[in-house]
Amino acid sequence: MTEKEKKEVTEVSEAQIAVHWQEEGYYYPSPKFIAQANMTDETIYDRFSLDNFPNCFKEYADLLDWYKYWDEILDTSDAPCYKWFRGGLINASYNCVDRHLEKNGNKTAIHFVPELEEEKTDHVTYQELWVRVNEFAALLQDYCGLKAGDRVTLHMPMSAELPITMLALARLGVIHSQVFGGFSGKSAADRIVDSGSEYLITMDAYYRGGKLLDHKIKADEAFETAAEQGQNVKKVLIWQRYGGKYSAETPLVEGRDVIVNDLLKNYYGKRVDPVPMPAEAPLFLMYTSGTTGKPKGCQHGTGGYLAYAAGTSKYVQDIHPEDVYWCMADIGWITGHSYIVYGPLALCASTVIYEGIPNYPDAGRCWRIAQDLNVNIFHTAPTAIRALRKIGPDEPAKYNYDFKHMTTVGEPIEPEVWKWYYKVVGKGKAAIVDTWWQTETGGFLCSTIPAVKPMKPGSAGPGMPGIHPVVYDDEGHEVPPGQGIAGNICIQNPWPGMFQTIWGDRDRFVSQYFERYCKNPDSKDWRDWPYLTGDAAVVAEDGYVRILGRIDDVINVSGHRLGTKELESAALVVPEVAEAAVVPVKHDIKGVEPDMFIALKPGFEASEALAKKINDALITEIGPIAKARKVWIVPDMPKTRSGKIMRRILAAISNGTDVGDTMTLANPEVVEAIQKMASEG
Ligand code: 6R9
Repeated sequence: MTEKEKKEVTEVSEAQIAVHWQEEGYYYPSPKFIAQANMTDETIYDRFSLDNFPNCFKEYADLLDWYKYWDEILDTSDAPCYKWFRGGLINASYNCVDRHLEKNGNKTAIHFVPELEEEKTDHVTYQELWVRVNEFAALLQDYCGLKAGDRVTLHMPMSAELPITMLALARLGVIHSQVFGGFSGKSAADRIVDSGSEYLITMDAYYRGGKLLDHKIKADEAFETAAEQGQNVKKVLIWQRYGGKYSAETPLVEGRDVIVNDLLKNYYGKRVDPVPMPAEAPLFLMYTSGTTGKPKGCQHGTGGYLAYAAGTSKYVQDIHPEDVYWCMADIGWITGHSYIVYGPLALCASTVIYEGIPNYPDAGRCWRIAQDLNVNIFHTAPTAIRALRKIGPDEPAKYNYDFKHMTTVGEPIEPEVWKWYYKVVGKGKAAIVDTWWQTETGGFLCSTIPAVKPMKPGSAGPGMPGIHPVVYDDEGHEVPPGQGIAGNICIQNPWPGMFQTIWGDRDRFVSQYFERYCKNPDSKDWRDWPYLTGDAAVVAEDGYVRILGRIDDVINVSGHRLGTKELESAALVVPEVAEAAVVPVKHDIKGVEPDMFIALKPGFEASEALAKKINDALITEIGPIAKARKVWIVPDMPKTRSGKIMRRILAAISNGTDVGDTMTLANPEVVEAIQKMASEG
């Protein structure tokens, strides 16, 4: 054993349990795809080289309409908090709606597909979107008194009303903070408190897996929890689900809850001019899990973010105005913000929003939607691809759809799964892009420009034009490409889509993302501030990046980020629990899922009921995606002599791999006891 290996490893990262698949050969897009592609010019990589940084990003900014053109492309005076397109005035709602009316008013902006097949799809034209965004903006301005810079929390399911709400807020310069609909009311409350939102916008109910879920009930919990923490929500605005009358069973609270659909009647025909916002004004917050229990609000700016979402949608997603584009992500995640709402609408495409789960009522649902709406660009995550492959491997062939382009995002995709996606879903015709990026980054970091670079299964691709990745080892030395050595992947330079800061916590922004490899903390030069992504990666000779997983305390379940500390804090809410430790376990559909190890306070006995109570706590505190595969109530945690829980050993037991050396532990005997428990299931 080397000295390095002997180091006490207490934490376990996903990267340590990652599948190390072999390098694969290239796949090339069809001439038909290349002939119609937005970007075929190989010199794009030279145009966006570090020598041409940051001016190269003018090309993205020029995809947008500005009230006032910017003066300076990148202001680094407050590095690493950057200002892009300083001096510019712009409105995101204008760019996604108004500017398309003259030529494309009658074109469909949004196809909303309800989960129940007997309900009609809602085709919202750009003209209709403009009307609805204006009327809702008028309500927000007049009834709520909202103005530029205010924050509003949204806790909405997939619906046409969600982008309408986002765009209405953006029209006024109000910062939206959408919380994934599947999260609990408590999770919403944390985000309401942190952002200082005085309004909560939600929906009464939605369908999922054929069941109508009462969603309004979560607003009550959010309201109460926020109030306990001192944040008073003035009003809860409740949209009624498409086509429905008030369908949730939870009653309205007088004076607090208002039904948007009723109130909107007072604003029919009203118009609100978009507010010209400084390019660097925040457009939205998106909370994500990190290394502490508290989710952090990634703050995205208006001009830079929108330029990057539009530019990458055009070049990587290959979106043209005549395309019907379907991204299956939830709008409550960054993928939905950038690549369901802002990118596609800025480019005047038709974007599909599907309410439900991909396999409801049967394995053919997705492919039926694609066929019926003539979807030609399809975007989903490995977890969905694995599930669709498992339940209906031959389903796609039964449907008559024609994809030119497909995306995978959210976690590493196994080459086998990639090939099924390519051959069966894409019918061997569609170009695939594997897009690696994060909530923090606003848009893609590594991928391929599909008509310029070939695809390589299992590998995301090189840095995007203008994104210059670098891999460092733990000591800060650069790991050159082609060595087959993994390291911490960082980005050398800033880019317009990157988050501006963590809402209200600049110190955390700096310490978590920049401190580790910062070359000079007083520097105002971006070259001194490499951005730490938190992922481990291997870069091949050709510059293609293979992401192995997280190196920090984040677990990526089905592409959803969960902080281990968040999960452990949720378990500690149960009074019997003394200590909790969570580790990732490989799963053939979800990528990984959490296993929760629990030590009880003295005097309490392990039982099935208690294990269930702990798992229920994860669901109520965070949401169903946080459910543990297994809750193990163990006699004690394996600990180092300094008292740190050895998660590495717990992870090895859960994954059925070698636990390695346990001699450095303070209590090696518990390892055997836990192994015995695990072998008995
Ligand atoms: C967009 C999004 C970010 C984390 C990221 C990484 C993982 C995302 C990936 C991928 C391998 C890909 N990730 N895309 N890993 N290949 N194509 O997912 O944002 O929810 O913030 O998650 O997801 O580990 O660091 P977010």
